[in-house]
Parts: sequence; C-alpha cells; structure tokens
Amino acid sequence: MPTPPPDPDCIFCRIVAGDIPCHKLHKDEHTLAFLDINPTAPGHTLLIPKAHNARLDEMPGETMAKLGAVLPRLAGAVAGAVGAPGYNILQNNGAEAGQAVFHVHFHIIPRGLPGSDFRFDWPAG
Ligand code: IU
Repeated sequence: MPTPPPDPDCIFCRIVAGDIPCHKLHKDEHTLAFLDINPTAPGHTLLIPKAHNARLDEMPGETMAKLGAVLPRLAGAVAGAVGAPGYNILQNNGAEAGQAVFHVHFHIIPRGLPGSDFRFDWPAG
C-alpha cells in the first residue's frame, strides 16, 4: 500500500515536517513521539505515525506494526521518567469519541502521580 502523502492542513503532519516545533521524545523512520501540548498529566505523550492517516481504521496494518514496535518501551520509559506507577494508553477515533486531531495518535498518560491525577470513569458503570 503506498504511503499516504502529508496533509498540509494537518497539524501533526506539520510537526512531522518540522514546520511546527515539538518536545520530541522519540523519532525513527516511521514514527514520532512528543509531549502533548496540553497535558492531562506530567509526561503526557503522543506517539504518531509519520504518514498521515486520519483514523485507526484507515491505517495500514504495517503502520500499526511500526507503532507497536515502539509503544511498549516508550510507555514504560515515559511512566518511569515521571515516576508514575501506572499509565493509560488512549486512542480516539471520530469526533464523537473525542478525537480532535485527525491524524492517528496514541496517548500515553502517566497515572497515579500524587496531586496530578485526574478523574477517569473506567470501567464504566
Ligand atoms: P485527541 O485524541 O484527538 O482528542 O487528542 C489530541 C491531542 O493533541 C490533545 O491531547 C492535544 O492537547 C494534543 N495537541 C498537541 O499536542 N499539539 C497540538 O499542536 C495540538 C493538539 I492542535
């Protein structure tokens, strides 16, 4: 499957291109990770594919494999760096599900830090 071209209107494509700065934590040929600009917790990180896909169900499985190769160790490193005993991995698809930036991204959200934890109703009910 051909690599989708960057979307000039996509903020994350512009971060990948270096047009917009970010606090970079990881970079390789296919993926990029940077601190969320509006963190829910200290260390809140986004892992993205460099290629533009608006949502997970439009993304080639090969791209998921590239992200999956990075996510476990990155998540552990992020949580460890801020001293968090736990973390959430969150990935939103569609405005109805809370997606605001339409370029696939995985949130790594450190949890359990005294004084900075947030309310998260899961499991529901
Ligand atoms: P969401 O899953 O699409 O709702 O998450 C988008 C995230 O992207 C959100 O946490 C924003 O704070 C974050 N973000 C960012 O880190 N840098 C930006 O320039 C923009 C959004 I726009």
